[in-house]
Amino acid sequence: MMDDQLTRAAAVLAAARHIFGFTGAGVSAESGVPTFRDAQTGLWSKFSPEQLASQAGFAADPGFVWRWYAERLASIQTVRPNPGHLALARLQALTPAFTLATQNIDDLHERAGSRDVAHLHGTIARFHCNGCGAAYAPTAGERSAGLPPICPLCGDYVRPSVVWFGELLPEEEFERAARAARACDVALIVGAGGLVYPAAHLPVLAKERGAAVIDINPDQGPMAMLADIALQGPGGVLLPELVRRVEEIRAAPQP
Ligand code: BJW
Ligand code: ZN
Repeated sequence: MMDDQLTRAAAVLAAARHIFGFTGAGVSAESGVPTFRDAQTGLWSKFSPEQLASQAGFAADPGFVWRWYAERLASIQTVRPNPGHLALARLQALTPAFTLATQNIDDLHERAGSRDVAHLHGTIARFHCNGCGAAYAPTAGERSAGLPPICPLCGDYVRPSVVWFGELLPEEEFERAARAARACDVALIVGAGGLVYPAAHLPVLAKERGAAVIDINPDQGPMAMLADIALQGPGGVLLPELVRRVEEIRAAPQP
């Protein structure tokens, strides 16, 4: 059954002219980066999003939020891309047009070799002033301090350049992703919970424009419901096998 689904998905991907790749926390789970909502290990099972990923949370306890991000950044810097990230980079190289949009704030897609990744929710390794928006590069000492650094331009706190609840997504990256979602013939979703908007609307845009939607996720969530082909399992296992089959089809002599 799974084998049939993989064969179908590989045929669809091998014939694609433009693939829109859309990833969430699940694609980095097998690298050891915790997801947000997975019951046992999800970040929000320990802390509420309002507490940590919002202006209200930062205002209430800037030091706590700063230290939480510093710990997560340090941990992301020690992990490595998994076979799922590597397979997506291979697929990009095989496909005439491939746009990858991720909700993830890590750089594992880039480290796996993916190019021009649209980071819809920002990047944990960049920082800017929460008041005036000026970019800021904290020293190692500032990163491990108990409180965020102070912006030399306006005196407000520096924060990581990630998108908190209630904040707008980076316009250029979101528009690039939305254009690709509208233009693609196949949308490939990996490890996305499908609950956080407006990112979760992008695969819907692709579907509405007639694209075939393939979802890879161990759970049957909202993205699996949207999908034409739902491959139930971990990205680090299914993606390498899927891309191997795409490579096989591509390498076969065309009739
Ligand atoms: C595997 C796997 C394996 C596991 N292989 N898979 C009501 C309706 C609609 C919208 C709203 C609403 N109320 C409020 C809103 C807006 C709000 C929102 O969507 N809220 C919902 C929770 C309801 N959105 C926003 O506020 C956004 N901005 C916005 O809308 O601006 C306009 C506006 C302005 C002013 C006022 C109001 C509106 C901003 C959203 C920013 C999200 N930011 C975060 C934090 C980033 C920084 C940080 O990391 O700290 O982004 S939240 C968090 O969730 C993070 C993620 O990118 C995001 C999505 O999570 P993701 O990636 O889907 O992860 P999970 O954990 O949910 O799912 C993991 C999946 O992987 C699961 O399905 C697993 O099964 C699977 N998996 N192992 C493959 N091995
Ligand atoms: Zn400032």
